[in-house]
Amino acid sequence: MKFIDLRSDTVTKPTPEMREVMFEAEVGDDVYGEDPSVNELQRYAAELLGKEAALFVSSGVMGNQICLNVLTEPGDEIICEKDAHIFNYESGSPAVLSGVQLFPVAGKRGVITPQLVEEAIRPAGAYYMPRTKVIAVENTHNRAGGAVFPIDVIKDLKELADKYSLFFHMDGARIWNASVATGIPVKEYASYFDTISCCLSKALGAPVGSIIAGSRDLIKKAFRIRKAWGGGMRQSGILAAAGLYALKNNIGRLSEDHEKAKILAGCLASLPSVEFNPDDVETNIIIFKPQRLNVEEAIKKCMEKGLLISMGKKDSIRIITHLDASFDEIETAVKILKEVFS
Ligand code: TLP
Repeated sequence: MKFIDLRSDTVTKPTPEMREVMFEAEVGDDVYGEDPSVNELQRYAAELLGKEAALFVSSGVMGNQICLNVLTEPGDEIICEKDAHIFNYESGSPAVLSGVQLFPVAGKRGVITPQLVEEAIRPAGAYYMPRTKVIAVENTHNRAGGAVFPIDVIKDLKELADKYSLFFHMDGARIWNASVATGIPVKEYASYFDTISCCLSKALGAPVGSIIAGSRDLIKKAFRIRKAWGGGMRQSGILAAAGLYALKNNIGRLSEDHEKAKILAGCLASLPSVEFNPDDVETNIIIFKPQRLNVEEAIKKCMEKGLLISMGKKDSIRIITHLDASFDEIETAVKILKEVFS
């Protein structure tokens, strides 16, 4: 059976065009800084994000964790939203790799307000407490169903960060989706942050890799940490070429994935046995709660009919649209969802 795989936008495979540029990529030893394709990706990404420098890293987790490491010292604390990827899905690595802890704040649809964050900031001079050092936000927010973090709140949080001399980090794994959904350039989003981590391997269709960007000084530190953590990748230009292709060709088309998500949302909204608000679908992620079936049963029934979907938070299901699922396949997915959840 050929499956329609909507578990994540990470499941995409490089297209023939992408493979062609990978095949043709000029490479060198990137640990010496001599891989022309990696250097070009980093130059292009820094320009796109309006930052002094950028670094190609192996994954979104590595990107976030290197950023948090260069912004902190052991004993520091990072304020984030309670459903943040850095808090839930990065294997406890802030503690393991950087000796820092997270202060998760309960936001609404992934959004933490300056009021909530200010309450979480530790008082200056309280030597017996962790030191608040970073505010971190996620845009779009994965567990909140691809919700876009509002730019006005970002601006207010930046003011708060400045007031308390805190760093500001964005997990922008899917910043491209936020930008396409709002029309706000990624450069503008990035301008409020000291560091930003953005994925090439989800939504944009590259097989591997993320980009982190920031000041020249921070990225120089990040280069050292990437090496220390075993992320010096030698002739990684083969991968960087795919990433560069993805940045140049696959951002604009994300509106199609958002359209596909709206089609699925329309279907789910019409079904009696799911709890779901279609207005929550802003980009390519859909989260809903099955009511008649439990999550495992529902996932299994969909799989038996050829549709792969995944668990969101423990009582919910997550569906993600992406460039490898065509509109025709989305129509088939609609039929399957109707059969399973009617
Ligand atoms: N998210 C994955 C899973 O880990 C949940 C997915 O399928 O969505 N930040 C955000 C917001 C992410 O959604 C992810 C991946 C990452 C960081 C980490 O990226 P990778 O998997 O490349 O390390």
